[in-house]
Amino acid sequence: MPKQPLRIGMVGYGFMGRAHTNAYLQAGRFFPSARYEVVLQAVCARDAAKVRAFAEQWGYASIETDWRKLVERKDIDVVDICVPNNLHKEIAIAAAAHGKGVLCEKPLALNAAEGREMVEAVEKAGVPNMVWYNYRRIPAVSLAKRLVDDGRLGRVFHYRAKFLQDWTIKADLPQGGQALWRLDVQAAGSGVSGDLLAHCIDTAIWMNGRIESVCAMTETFIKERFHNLTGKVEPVGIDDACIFFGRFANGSLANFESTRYARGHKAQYTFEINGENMSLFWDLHDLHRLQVFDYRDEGRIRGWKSVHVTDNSPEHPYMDKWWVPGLAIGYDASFTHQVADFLQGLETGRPAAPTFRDALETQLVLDAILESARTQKWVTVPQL
Ligand code: 4PW
Repeated sequence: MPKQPLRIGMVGYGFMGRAHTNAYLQAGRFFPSARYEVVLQAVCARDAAKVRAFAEQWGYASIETDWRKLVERKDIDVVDICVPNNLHKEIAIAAAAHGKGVLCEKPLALNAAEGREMVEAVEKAGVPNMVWYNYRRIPAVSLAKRLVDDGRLGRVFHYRAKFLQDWTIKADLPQGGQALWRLDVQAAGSGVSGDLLAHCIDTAIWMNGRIESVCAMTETFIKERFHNLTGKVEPVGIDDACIFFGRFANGSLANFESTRYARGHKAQYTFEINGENMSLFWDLHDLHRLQVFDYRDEGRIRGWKSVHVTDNSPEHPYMDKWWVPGLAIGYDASFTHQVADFLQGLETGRPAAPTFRDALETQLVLDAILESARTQKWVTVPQL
């Protein structure tokens, strides 16, 4: 039976545009769907020459320079949003209104109010939707989730996570435009909280359930930076670092930190979860390794085990579709797995997570963190 084409129209072609496009190509080869064939139908960005060059390099059939035209096209089934956060809402709502499936880069929106509008739009239109919280689909992280779901940890006491970088320490780094939109509060909405902690929160909620209340502090170490868009030195409105603790609905305690000022760390995302019977630890810099301590092991050999999650059997999530046992895959594969799961969700009618609604929960926590830092008070996270 010929497969049904699933025609992608991608908005943006930066870092995430490449990561997503690579995933569309890889998913078709390593995780072929029985029903759908992903087609790179169009890519959209304002600069015609640059977007044409991208389309040629990555194999898109056509280009657009206005996303409004893209979302209206009859030959597009899914709109993929890979542009700065301040554009997510408008594009997502317009795409849903035109009956397109919508894939959106994280964080879902600038804030929870925007996120709610986006959830309403995709749910009212009844279109497939998903947010690219890719780290869930690193095999070692997916394995951790399986161990938690199997109840092996027993009662959970602690969940702690860190996401550390050091690329903005330079005081003369400008803000705004191209790759530097992450420093511009108008475009990004927030700093490390929305960019980095959002990942940690998504994984944490997925694994350990709802976060009920938070107490946070933020800091902006460099107060002014040259702005590429205004041509002037402007105040910096983002959080450069954010630390919070909180309480999960299951009674366990949350302890989170993210910063772009941890000299020596490029993208060190780590989490640890401590249960009554078992603890788990994971580090993005060693992404295949899941550290496991099982208190029920025989005393003589009890200790931290380092599980290299590369067996090509279904025991190690996703790995059976790649190489032979012991061989590594990378960061890029987390996006490939997400495409594979999205297609499977379309086939089975059980949507791949996180949907827009799931991602709104992370957004509610982010809002609560920023409110707590501003008011210097504990904040209760509203229920979805
Ligand atoms: O989403 C995050 C980005 O904005 C990423 O996972 C890492 O940090 C890599 O780049 C930034």
